[in-house]
Amino acid sequence: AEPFVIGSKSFTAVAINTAAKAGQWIKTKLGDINRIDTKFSSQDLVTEVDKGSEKLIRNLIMTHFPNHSILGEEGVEPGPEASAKALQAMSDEEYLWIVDPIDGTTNFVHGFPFYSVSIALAHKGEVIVGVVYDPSRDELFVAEKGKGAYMHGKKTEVSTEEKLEVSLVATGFPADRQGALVVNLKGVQALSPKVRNLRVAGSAALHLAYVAAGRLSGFWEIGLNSWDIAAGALLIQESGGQVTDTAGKPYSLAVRNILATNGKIHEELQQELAAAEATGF
Ligand code: 2AM
Ligand code: CA
Ligand code: CA
Ligand code: CA
Repeated sequence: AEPFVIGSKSFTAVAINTAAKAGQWIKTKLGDINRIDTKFSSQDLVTEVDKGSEKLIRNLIMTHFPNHSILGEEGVEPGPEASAKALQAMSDEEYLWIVDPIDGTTNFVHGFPFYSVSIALAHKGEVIVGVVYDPSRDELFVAEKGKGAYMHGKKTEVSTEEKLEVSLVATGFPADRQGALVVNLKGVQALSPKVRNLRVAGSAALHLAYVAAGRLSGFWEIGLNSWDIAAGALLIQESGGQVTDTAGKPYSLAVRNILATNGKIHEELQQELAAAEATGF
């Protein structure tokens, strides 16, 4: 009756093992990339390491759970419409693994050590396991629905800041230079004088893990995909934080504009972002 276990195989153990294996393999490829291709735009990069990591992940998951479905970034046509459609087509599956084989490909390509492997498992559309692995620091973040979130056996907890002025907040610069980036830059302009400081380190999944671990007070970004967010969202919820979209709607797999905080600054951050979006430059 436990949704976490089939026979003796724990979903979480497979998620952890898979993320760690993929992450360790990725790290061996750092600085050894033969080819960088672009996808939806000139800033939207993909390498053979992204594809290799996804293949490795798919193989490991399928070995353990051949009846489960897998949604991975590199298995989907580029662009926001195709990725939304792919999620929609799969979100009712009983067990759906949602995989980002490298989150932070631009960092990986440049050797900037802030990228991650993100693996989530959803049961009928609800995330029940989330794992984010950072190979550069060998840090593994794990969450199980209703059972808490951990980093190397230690429970993670969101930070305690109650006001933006003492908060460290992260965001991203979306690859969609026309739509999402413009909206996000309004938020950056509005927020930067109000927070302690802003960070833009280039891996949404790892930023979310940092909110869960209390290293960031909050994170928002416009125009993300399910595989950027699913694992990190559960990490934050299980660490006592709050995850919605930037309009304040509760998190679901379909959310693209993510707002994730320690809970205490959520409303203030959401209001500032809403006000910023309503203004022109
Ligand atoms: P990626 O490295 O897996 O592509 C950085 O702002 C975040 O945006 C990263 O999590 C990055 O994930 C994601 N990202 C990069 N290009 C994107 C695109 N074209 N559309 C949506 N998200 C993108
Ligand atoms: Ca990508
Ligand atoms: Ca990503
Ligand atoms: Ca990716």
